[in-house]
Amino acid sequence: MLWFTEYYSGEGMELQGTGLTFKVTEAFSFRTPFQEVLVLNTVDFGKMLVLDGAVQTTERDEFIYHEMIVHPAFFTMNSSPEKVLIIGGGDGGTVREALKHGVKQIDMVEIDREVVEVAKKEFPSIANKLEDERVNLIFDDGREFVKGKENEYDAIIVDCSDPIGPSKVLYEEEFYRDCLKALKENGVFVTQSESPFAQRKVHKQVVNELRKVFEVVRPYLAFIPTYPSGMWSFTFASNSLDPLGVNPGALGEAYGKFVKENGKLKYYNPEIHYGAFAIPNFVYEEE
Ligand code: AG3
Repeated sequence: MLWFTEYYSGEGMELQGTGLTFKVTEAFSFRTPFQEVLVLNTVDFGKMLVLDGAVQTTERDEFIYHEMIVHPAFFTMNSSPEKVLIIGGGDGGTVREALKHGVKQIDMVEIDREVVEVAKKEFPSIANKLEDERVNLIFDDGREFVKGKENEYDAIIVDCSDPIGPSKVLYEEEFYRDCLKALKENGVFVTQSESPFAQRKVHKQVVNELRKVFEVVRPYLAFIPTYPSGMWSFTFASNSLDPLGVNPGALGEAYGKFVKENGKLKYYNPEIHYGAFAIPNFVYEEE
């Protein structure tokens, strides 16, 4: 019998003696210039993508992460964003959700071409929109890509891995400053911001660094069963828009129209839109 365990350890992880184990029926792995890629077929979560030992996405719960990294921000905007930048996001789930809004162009900057290739082959339900003509796939370092960009994007979404290796620079103030420059005036920024339970310091660092750069910074939560502790966060930032300032009547109407055009979502709804921003006390307590 084959089992895979993600052991919680290493930089940024406050749990050091815990792991999460999955029963596996098939597995293969390979090394790219950037990381170790592992593809598993699990009994309970369907296919699973693991990078450097860390679970990134599973067929069964990916909808939570991908809906929540996109829709709270996009439903905060007064109109659909036209030009979107996604940094990371190699599995394609974030692109799939973003395209449900009237987006004209998505530049997706992923450092590892081989992750996109394996996603297209092994995870069609997640990656199937990467071939859409509105998507411009760029295989490059996202940190370098944003440097020097000005006033270009309506939304920037950072769909990255833990702050180890190539993703580390995506957790720093200087990067956030470059993102702010790259955004248009009413632009919005979202990043995944780790587990406030298992990686509380990293989570707080993201929020604090973003507060140095943006006027409005709103962390929010979603429950993701296959990530460390299950308690996961994202952080919204903007200089003008506030997800909690969205008029409930207007959101209800926009959401109704969206569902008519795209079909139902599985996680995000107007109640989640407001409720996700409620954060338990311990998260921001001093150590
Ligand atoms: N990116 C965030 C995954 C972080 C998980 N960390 C861990 N398992 N230690 C997910 C990418 C999905 N598009």
